[in-house]
Amino acid sequence: MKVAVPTLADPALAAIREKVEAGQRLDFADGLALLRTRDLFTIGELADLVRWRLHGRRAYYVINRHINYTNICVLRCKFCSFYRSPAREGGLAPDAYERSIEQIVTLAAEAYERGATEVHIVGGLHPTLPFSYYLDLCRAIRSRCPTLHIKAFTAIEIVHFTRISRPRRSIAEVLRALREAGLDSLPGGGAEIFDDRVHDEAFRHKVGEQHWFDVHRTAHELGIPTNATMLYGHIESAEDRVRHMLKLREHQDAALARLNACPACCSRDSATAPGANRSPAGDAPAASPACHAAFQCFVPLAFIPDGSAFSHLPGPTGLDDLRTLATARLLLDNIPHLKAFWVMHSPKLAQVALSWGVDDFDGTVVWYDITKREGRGTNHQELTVEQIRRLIREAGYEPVQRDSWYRPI
Ligand code: V47
Repeated sequence: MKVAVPTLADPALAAIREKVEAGQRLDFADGLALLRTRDLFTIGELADLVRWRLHGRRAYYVINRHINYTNICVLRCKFCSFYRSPAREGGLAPDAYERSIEQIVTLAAEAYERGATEVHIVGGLHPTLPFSYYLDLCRAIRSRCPTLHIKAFTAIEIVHFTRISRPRRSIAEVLRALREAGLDSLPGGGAEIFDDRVHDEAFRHKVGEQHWFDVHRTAHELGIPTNATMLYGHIESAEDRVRHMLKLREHQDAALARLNACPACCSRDSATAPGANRSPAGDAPAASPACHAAFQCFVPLAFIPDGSAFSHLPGPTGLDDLRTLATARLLLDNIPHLKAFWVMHSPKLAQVALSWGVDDFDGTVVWYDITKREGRGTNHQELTVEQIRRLIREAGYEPVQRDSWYRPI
């Protein structure tokens, strides 16, 4: 008996297919159509086409370690389950912590000795730690682990440092001081969703999009590469997500224009590694840092409601994850890499996402404290290199261990 299977094919994607095949830029309406479609196979196919043009069979991972220096934070963002408020009448929560520089260096050195090439360090906005703590932290890691890439501090932390430094420093002064102390790049966190309504409802006391872009623009002008994130699947709309990505694309156009116009600039190969003029991991760092940089990677972060003030929300589904990642690959034609951060998506979904535009699997991670699924009760979230390579290989791609500029190691 013949069974009539309802087709999921979406005629609205035909015009988008033509643009993608011709290498033309997509617009707001295209982004919305992609995010709303039920035709998951077509957007996967289109995103995979772009991903293959950029990266061929390669799928990247990094041997890294995430380290949080404190979970004490003066903010109370509603999507966040990580923060513990500074002591008031009731005292600090029993699971609030603040790590000493020595403790963090021990963690970083242990990772370095076991082959890590990158540490990813972020924390809450601590009310009393002075700016010297962050400089000493970078110096101490740099001195103990000379070639370990230090990717640290979201734009929100950088703005916090401008306020706590004495005398007060500008964003550029803070970034220069951190770079002299050993900082190599900035992660993409803190962007959330660039929209005033969502900002006011979900993270009112956090600095907004203007500051986030100021920090990333300044970092790029100083030759410090950065990533960009988008926290999705909470109270934002599809339009908010598309606008968020288009704002990043506009910023990246300007960053790449500066980079490509610079006669002295480090990298003519801006499509793969903006700002990468440093020695490959394992060698001594190059004498002079890059003079311009740009976003290296876009990281859509799937909202995990557990333990947050938004715990009544369901969070994004697997289909929404794939649609969002594929839409990102198709809209963000000027950001070379797209990451599925497996801690938030789950390793299984991140594996599938490799065929929906993703080329970067992040890495071994080991400890992750910012999000935990209920009932797990642990911040030990680790994939071994063998597990990552198996997931990538099984999906039909070639696993490539990368350094922090996406060069194969
Ligand atoms: O800024 C907080 C997000 C970010 C939750 O640059 C949450 O390579 C989901 O930025 N559910 C920090 N997300 C993490 C981050 C990151 C992670 C991995 C790689 C990179 C990179 C950057 O985590 C925060 C916020 O947007 N976040 N709470 C939550 N409940």
